[in-house]
Amino acid sequence: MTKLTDAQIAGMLEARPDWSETGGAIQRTFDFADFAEAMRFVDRVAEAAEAAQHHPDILIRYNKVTLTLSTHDAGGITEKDFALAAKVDEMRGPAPAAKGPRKKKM
Ligand code: H2B
Repeated sequence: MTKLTDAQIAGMLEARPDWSETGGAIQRTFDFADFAEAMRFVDRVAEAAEAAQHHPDILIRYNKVTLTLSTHDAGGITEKDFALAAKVDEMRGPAPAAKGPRKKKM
C-alpha cells in the first residue's frame, strides 16, 4: 500500500470533514455522554480494527475518544486509514452539532 500524496489526502478529507491530518496521520475526536458510552464505542472500533487488521491509536479521556490512524508499513497515510475512518464514521454518525449548554469540561 503506497502513501497518499498531500493532494490526495486533502481530497479525501473533504469526504471526512470531522477528521484532520496531524503529522502523517489522520485523527478525529468523538464525544459521548459518559465514559461507559465511550468504552462501548471503543469496543466496536476494536472489532472493526481486527476485521480490517488495521488498528488505530486510541486515546480515551473520560467521555472523549480520539482515534489516530496511519499506516506504519507505508510511513504515512494510505487508503487503509480512510477506509477504517469511513467505517468508524458509519458506526458513530456525523459529529453532533453544538447545541445547548456544554457539559463541564474535565
Ligand atoms: N495498523 C495500523 N494503524 N497501521 C499499520 O501499518 C498496521 C496496523 N499494520 N495493524 C498491520 C497491523 C500489520 O502489522 C499486520 C501484519 O497486518
